[in-house]
Amino acid sequence: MTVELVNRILEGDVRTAARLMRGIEDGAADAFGEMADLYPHTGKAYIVGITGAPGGGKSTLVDTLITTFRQRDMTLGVVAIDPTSPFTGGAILGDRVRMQKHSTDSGVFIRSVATRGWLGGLARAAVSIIHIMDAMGKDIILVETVGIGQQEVDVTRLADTSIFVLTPGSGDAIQMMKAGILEVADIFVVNKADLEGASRSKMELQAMLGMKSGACEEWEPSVLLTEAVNNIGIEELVDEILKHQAFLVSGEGMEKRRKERARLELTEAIESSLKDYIDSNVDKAFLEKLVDDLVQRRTNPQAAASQIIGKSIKR
Ligand SMILES: Nc1nc2c(ncn2[C@@H]2O[C@H](COP(=O)(O)OP(=O)(O)OP(=O)(O)O)[C@@H](O)[C@H]2O)c(=O)[nH]1
Ligand SMILES: [Mg+2]
Repeated sequence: MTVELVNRILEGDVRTAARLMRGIEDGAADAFGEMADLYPHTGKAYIVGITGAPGGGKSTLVDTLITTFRQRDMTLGVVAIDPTSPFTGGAILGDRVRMQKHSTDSGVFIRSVATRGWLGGLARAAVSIIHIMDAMGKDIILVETVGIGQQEVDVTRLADTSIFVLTPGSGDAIQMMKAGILEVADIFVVNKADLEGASRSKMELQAMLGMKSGACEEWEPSVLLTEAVNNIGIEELVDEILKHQAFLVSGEGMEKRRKERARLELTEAIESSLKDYIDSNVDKAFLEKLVDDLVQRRTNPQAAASQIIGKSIKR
């Protein structure tokens, strides 16, 4: 039924891809069926996550990365998640203007997902968009997210290479350490290196990274200095990304990451399917009775959930 649609996306047709992405974001039922047909054609792209505090220069960096990867004859998909953060509302417009120069390049597909937060369905939409770009044959998919908290640690599970961007003297490194980001990032970038304190920030970060004890066959994350606005340090960053890719491919790293991602997607699919099933199949009166029982402390949430799940599975 959707062979034609799949073929059009495999050929890189932007309109068809954009329509499917909209369908996914709107939760259209047929869009999920179409994703199922597309799934066998995904898994080839290399996914790079770029995360950091608001205003650190991530989008500017993405823009320069696009140019540099293009110069090296690689095609790109770019997904900006949550560009309308409460801190920098409207940044999406700035991103559009900035990225406009790539809009006539058929080797680049840019998409913003205007969502707040990173929960269940939202993650699913972002993952689907990544899959669509992957099926379109993009070599590299850059995923920009905002924040330096626990959510970003989760986001890294989607990426092959995770880049964390910080700025000189911002105290971001301390936040990152608290959130456990130091353990999961593959490359650190101190952007705005034209500002004072860049090399000190780099040294501090290196010292913090030195504290973590890793086996010697593990990847050692590096700290790079960039000036995205001045296009400085970008070649080195691309080199480092490709170096990390080569590292993953040469060992078991790549397979591990892809397995982790598949596991994440499966868990999400189970959770959302179960939720959908319960929403549409569990008797509302029964649900209300359980709620009352909880209020009266005649049961507990765990036991009530087991009752619902048990009931659903028996049907
Ligand atoms: N001084 C200096 N400013 C920079 C540099 N890179 C980016 N900026 C500026 O920092 C501001 C924020 O840049 P963005 O690229 O929008 O930052 P972002 O991290 O994508 O921001 P959000 O997506 O809103 O979190 C802009 O005014 C940029 O021009 C740099 O290397 N040096
Ligand atoms: Mg941005």
